[in-house]
Amino acid sequence: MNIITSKPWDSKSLRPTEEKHYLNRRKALRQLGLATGGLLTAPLLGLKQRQKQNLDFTFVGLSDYFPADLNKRYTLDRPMTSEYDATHYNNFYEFISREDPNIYNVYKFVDQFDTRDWRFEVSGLANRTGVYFLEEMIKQFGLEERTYRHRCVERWSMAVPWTGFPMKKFVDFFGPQNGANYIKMTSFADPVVMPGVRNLNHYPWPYTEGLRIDEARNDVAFIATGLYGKTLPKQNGAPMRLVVPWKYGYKNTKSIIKFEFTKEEPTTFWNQVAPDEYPFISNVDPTVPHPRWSQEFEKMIPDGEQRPTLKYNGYGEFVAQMYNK
Ligand SMILES: Nc1nc2c(c(=O)[nH]1)N[C@H]1C(S)=C(S)[C@@H](COP(=O)(O)O)O[C@H]1N2
Ligand SMILES: [Mo]
Repeated sequence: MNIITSKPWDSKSLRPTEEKHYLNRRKALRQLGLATGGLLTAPLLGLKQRQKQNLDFTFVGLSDYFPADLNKRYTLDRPMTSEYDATHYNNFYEFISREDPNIYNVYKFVDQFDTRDWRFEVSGLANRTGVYFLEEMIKQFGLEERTYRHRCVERWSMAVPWTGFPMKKFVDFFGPQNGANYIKMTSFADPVVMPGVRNLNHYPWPYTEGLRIDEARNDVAFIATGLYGKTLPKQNGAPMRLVVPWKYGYKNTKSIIKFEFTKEEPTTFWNQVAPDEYPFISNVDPTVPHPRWSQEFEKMIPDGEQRPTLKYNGYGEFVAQMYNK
């Protein structure tokens, strides 16, 4: 069942603060089997308390689940990027502001984005659909830390410690049905709190991306809820974002509000903007140049130290078999 109608800014209706969205909240809770007779007449202010009483887990806030143990299977071949650099040099078009339109200064404009009590919708060809709380997922799957390389299509690279859970656990929990070949992800998009969504009218908001189901179930695919042992900063895609380090950065959908299991390959934000430059698959590959630049080298943040680009960004041992059929 589709709870949320797909209007351009539908993601707003999943946020808890506005009274006009009360109806959707109530439906969301009912979908979770939480609504009671009393809830139907509950004043908005009492709702949060009621959620707490009725859920089979207690909301404690995401920070209580940190820090998590390091998964030692994923090692780095280079020094870790500093926490300052990884949280002050970000690509997040939703927050580009006229005040300082440098894409990499978006950290200055994220304050009004409220990521508390995050919930997201799951729809399409899956055994479970509806609206779920992120905290429920964390409770269910637990958290682990992984150090991964991170490679933007524009050639800069980093190495950072994410905290989160394997996407495989997430996909298997929702249970793709026969005929589900892809998973589409949609980012939060609210012109009121996101200056880029408000001002960059020529872009096809909301931001969308996707993976094949086998890619989403690969061991390396990760849903991050944290960075440097703490909850994710807003500019890094709080409170939940995709991390697929064998692909270019733009596949790593931030602030995800919707997951949809589909039969057909979903359209993506950057592919709509420039189809020749941003194909769906987008695996890191030194031999496939971007139409406007070579991909043979990458430049490490912050010094610009150059390194040869590695095929699959160095994750071939885990992912190559998916593409060598
Ligand atoms: N919703 C959304 N997700 C996004 C982007 C964006 O503009 N909007 N930028 C992408 C790009 S191009 C990159 S390189 C990474 C950057 O992630 P970071 O800022 O955490 O390093 O986020 C990706 N995810
Ligand atoms: Mo990027």
